Amino acid sequence: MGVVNVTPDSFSDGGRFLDQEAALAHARRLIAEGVEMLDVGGESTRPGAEPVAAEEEIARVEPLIRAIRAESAIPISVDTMKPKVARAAVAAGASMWNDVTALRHAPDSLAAAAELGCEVVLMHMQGEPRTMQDEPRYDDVVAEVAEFLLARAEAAMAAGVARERIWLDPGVGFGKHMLRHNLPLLAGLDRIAALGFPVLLGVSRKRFISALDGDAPADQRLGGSIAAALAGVAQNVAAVRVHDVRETVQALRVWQAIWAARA
Ligand code: HH2
Repeated sequence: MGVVNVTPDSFSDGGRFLDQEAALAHARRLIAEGVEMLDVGGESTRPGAEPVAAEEEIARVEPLIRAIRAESAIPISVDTMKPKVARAAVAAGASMWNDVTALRHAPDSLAAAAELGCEVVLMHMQGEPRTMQDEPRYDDVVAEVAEFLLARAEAAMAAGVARERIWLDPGVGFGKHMLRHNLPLLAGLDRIAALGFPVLLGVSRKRFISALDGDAPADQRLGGSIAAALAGVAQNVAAVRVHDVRETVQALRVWQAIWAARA
């Protein structure tokens, strides 16, 4: 899954048009590089990021999804916590709703997911984006994340979401201490995969990598991103959410070819 963000600095029409063009060009590049799914987002989930109104978020993601859909059949997911945005995205051609709040943000999130009939990604997060890194606490991070995800999957199914449309995501970096929580979680992904739903893993350029490599800035975390993605693949995750598609695809091809040769 390749990340395509439309989170403009400028709110002028000119700025938005340029952002749309740039995002579409980026999507085209990821498709050419071998991505199998795109994740389009119009609101940053970074700690301390400013919230975006639904209308503004729709204005960012909807035209882009339409434009990608007009030229490609690639599956498109929308990264949003708002049912209104998910509805607009699905109407524009998205087939997956990636919700970092696991359908907890709005009272009608569960019902909207059931009604849309799209695939849904239920992600674990302790707390909320603004404050999640303040003081995350777990006794057993893998067990607690697994328990939460299973409960959310059950809530989604009870609301009418089909079992085969549900994906789970451990939410690396979302309300987790950099190494104390993220590392055991990444070492226990097979226990999340064993819950019986496809698992999506997002580790690309995340901060825990810098904690193992002298505070490396976000644009210098590719090696760590690929290492963590492969650790996930080795534990049966079904998809990895990445910024650097070409390099990740190459790593996965080499990895899979080696293991195929062994079998
Ligand atoms: N991580 C980010 C955003 N959305 N969705 C899922 N399902 N899983 C994730 O791990 C996940 C996500 C945050 O990634 P970041 O690199 O901080 O920002 P972005 O990729 O949006 O530029």
